[in-house]
Amino acid sequence: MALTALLSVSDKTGILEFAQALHRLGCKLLSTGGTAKLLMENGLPVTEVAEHTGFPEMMDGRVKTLHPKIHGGLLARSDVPEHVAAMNQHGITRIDILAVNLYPFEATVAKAGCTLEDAIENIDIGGPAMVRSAAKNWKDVAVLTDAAQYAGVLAELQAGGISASTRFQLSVAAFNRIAQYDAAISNYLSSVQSDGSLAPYPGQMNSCFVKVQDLRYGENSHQSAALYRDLFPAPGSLVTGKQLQGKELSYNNIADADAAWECVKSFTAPACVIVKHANPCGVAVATSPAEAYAKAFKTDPTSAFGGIIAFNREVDGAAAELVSKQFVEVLMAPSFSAEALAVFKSKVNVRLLQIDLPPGGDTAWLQGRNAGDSKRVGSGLLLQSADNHFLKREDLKVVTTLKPTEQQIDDLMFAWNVAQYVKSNAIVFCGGGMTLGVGAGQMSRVDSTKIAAIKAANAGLELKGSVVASDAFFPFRDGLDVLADAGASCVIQPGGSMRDEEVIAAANERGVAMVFTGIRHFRH
Ligand code: 93A
Repeated sequence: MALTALLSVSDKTGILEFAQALHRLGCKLLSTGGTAKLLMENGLPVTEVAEHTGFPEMMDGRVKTLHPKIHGGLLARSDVPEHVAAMNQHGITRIDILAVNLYPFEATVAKAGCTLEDAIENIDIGGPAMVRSAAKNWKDVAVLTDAAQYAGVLAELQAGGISASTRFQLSVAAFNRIAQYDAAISNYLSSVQSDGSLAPYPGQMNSCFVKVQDLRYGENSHQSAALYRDLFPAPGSLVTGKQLQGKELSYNNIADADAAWECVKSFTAPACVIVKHANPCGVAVATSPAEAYAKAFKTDPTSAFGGIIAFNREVDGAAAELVSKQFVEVLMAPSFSAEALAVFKSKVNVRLLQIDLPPGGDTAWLQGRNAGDSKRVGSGLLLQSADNHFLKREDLKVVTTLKPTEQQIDDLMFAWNVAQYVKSNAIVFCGGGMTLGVGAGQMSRVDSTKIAAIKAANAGLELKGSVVASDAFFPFRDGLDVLADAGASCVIQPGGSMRDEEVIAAANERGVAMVFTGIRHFRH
């Protein structure tokens, strides 16, 4: 018996050729208004759904296919006699093949200036309903939700029939598509209010992700990996960037680039951040990108080799010349001057990423923060809001008899800013708007402090008179003693330890000024 195919697509790509092939195979074609028109204009015999059901399309097309003759035709099981009897009794024809793609909700809301009304009108109801009916009844119906599936299904039909395994795979793909579509709707509606304005906390935890690309491998070559992005990425975030040249980004490149970019965009002055293995190994602010890079590089020239470098200003010729002297994996900036591009033109492997800074003033980077952080644990998922606390000078509480100078407070604020992006336990020695020694990721704060001091010594940097940031409080005075021994004159730390008094007494005794932030920045 001849098969019946229902075709109802918003994106008409490939549908005519698909319908022509189905017609040649003897399929009966059913179709909705716009799709039927296209097929008829091209000489295909098509029955409109309205004629098939005896109900006109109505309410601006909101009700087209929501009819028992359609859903009965999709849901009836051929192996259940009652279903077959019901079809016969009610004059329902079986629909064997369904090809649907949905109203373009994602593309509509991605357009600048999309109104709530536009978005709502682009929520497809009848399409997903048919897709779900057909996908549920996969043993009897083949459901196509993507033009890329047309050719494979035709090939099987030509060879005698669509296999059960193909029908099942099509069903799974259909439910995946519907889940993605519904997530996009839920995500969008969660980000707006009833008047269409942006909700105060846009981007809920129930984010919808879209695949950007498969990656060659994960953290190691035996791991597979892919990059996904939020349907609505935060402005100024890494995934909004454009790669201008260079090799394909790897999993580790992307992870490190994100750390560098999140850090560099948190500064208002021209800044440069060099990252290795997810930790900054040099950060500096200066009056120009070239100067900022030169200072950042000095912190740890050894680690900077093969680093990921980020600027929050256009990379000009001078900065590019300096950077090009070192082996660099990824270079990121809001823009690159023609001179800078010329410098890297011959270095074809260097990945240049152009990323817009988030729009706005001083704390623009806060708007540019990802709404949530996540981390897999066993078979679970940890979710949290981003660490987007913005420390102001007036939040600082001086706890020692010795008070920091204004200049030292500038450096303390800088050091605190950097420490936020260093893995815990983080100890960051700074001075003159640059990092002098970074101790990262140790299980003991004392060891992080020792490592930071060793690294400064290795780089030939002077810690006498430096300032230090500690991402969390000192549980004992030992850490404070190590940094005083190294030459620090000022410390910024959260405070809040049971032994704060012991640590404050140690600072007073060692002639170190200390300020508390009242907030910590663990990063794991
Ligand atoms: O407005 S709807 O939600 N109501 C329906 O009953 C319905 N049936 C199919 N949208 C509906 N569709 C959608 O129309 C399909 O998912 C497809 O995207 C589109 C095809 O319409 P046309 O053939 O008129 O271009």
